[in-house]
Amino acid sequence: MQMLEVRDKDVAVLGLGRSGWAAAHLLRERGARVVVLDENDGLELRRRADSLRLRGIAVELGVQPESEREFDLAVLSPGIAPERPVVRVLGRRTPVLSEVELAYRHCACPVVAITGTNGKTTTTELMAQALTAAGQRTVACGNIGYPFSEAVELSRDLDYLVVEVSSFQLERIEQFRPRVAVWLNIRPDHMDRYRRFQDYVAAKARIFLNQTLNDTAVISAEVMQTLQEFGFPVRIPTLTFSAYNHEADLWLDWADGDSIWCRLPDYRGVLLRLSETQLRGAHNAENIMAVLAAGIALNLPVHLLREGIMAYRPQPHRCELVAVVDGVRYVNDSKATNVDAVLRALEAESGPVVLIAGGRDKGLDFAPLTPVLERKARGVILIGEAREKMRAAWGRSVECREAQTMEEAVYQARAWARAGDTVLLSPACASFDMFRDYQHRGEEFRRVVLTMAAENNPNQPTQGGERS
Ligand code: UMA
Repeated sequence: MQMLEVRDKDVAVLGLGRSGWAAAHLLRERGARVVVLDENDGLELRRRADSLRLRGIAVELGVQPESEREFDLAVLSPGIAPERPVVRVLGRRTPVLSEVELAYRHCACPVVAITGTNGKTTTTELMAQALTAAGQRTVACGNIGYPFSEAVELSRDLDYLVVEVSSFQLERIEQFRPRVAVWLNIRPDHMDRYRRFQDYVAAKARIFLNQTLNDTAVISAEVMQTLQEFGFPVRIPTLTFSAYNHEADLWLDWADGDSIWCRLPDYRGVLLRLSETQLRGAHNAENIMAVLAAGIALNLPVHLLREGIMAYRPQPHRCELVAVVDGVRYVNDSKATNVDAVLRALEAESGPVVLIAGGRDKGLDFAPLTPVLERKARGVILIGEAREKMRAAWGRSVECREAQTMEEAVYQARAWARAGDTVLLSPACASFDMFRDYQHRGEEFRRVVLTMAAENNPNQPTQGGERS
């Protein structure tokens, strides 16, 4: 990897979110003259801008595309599509790199990178915990919410950085080369940004772009098949895993839905049982297999990786059991921002479900959820901008009602659900029409549920904080 020299260079950072903030600091510390450009303006952005200016970083808010501007380099935040006029105009004269590429070019330790449509964050955390248990100094960062450009400052003292990477972050990489690259799964998502599913696949496939024969690709058998269908060959050493295909290097036993087997010569046999961990469902079995495969690729002892995996507790907003009120379970799955994630959450529920769904549509087709809704849902409560589109997709098969706020949705769900049911917030949409982000949406759901539970039975502590 070639270190990116930025001293005395004029660098534009596009976007003043978490990535832009971290990139600007990294560049300033390495001696660049930095200007952060953001197309928006507002109180919060101005507050952030003032704080950056105190550190000698220039900031311009509400910027328009301008053809005459020229920099030595521009760093792009992942949420800004390369097709935006501001990027295209700047890109005519200035090389544009993603924030992940900038961070990588200043990273002093090897990287384990993780992508996929769903499960990235869980697997990134799980990987960091397993590698730590196996004696490696490791930190989790990237799309998880802790920018790679910020974490990179720690890299001199680490054995590995575990980096969650989204398709957006991979679009403008040049030399980014993970020692192990993990690709968990692929389903339609972000179809508001990509013209075709194939373009989304192509963006994700860039995770392998610079890998060599000394590196490893850890890929689900299903992704491998998709790559073959679209004609993207993987030419590096590969380990495969699958909850559905017994031919994979690591596979889940269909008979018990529990045992994770390995067919690699030195590791033949059962490596771990799902029931020994605090994770449930075939999708989590695949996340665990990916972590074990990566650990094997790095020659780490499997018994220590196992310890890290078994100790892992999943984070909030992912099928998180908030409370049980009058025999009804309230589950927060706010992280489910696409159709496949909702499918997984519904499949994991045994009893009837009142689903709370909706928000900002990401250009997805909601029809694939109809069969599982017919089987599992007592009804659906629709919120946010996608209400009409969801009603059009599901309304003939399952009863759909509407709510204006999360509070209204939860109280409607309570009136509708019967003992033994689950009220599941699993939106299949982004949150930005009503909330700051998916965490904010999940916290609002949790707040309303816990208030309702306290009103219901003020003398009893509420059951909460467990995983569904
Ligand atoms: N902006 C523009 N023009 C645009 C769009 C945005 O100027 O066309 C500005 C906005 O005004 C804002 C800034 O850009 O000030 C936001 O940049 P950003 O959207 O890249 O957000 P960050 O805060 O930098 O967060 C990003 C990731 N966000 C996205 O990819 C949309 C975060 O992933 C990530 O945690 C963070 O970097 C740190 O690495 C979030 C996400 O939703 C969780 N990711 C998607 C996903 O997981 O599905 C990809």
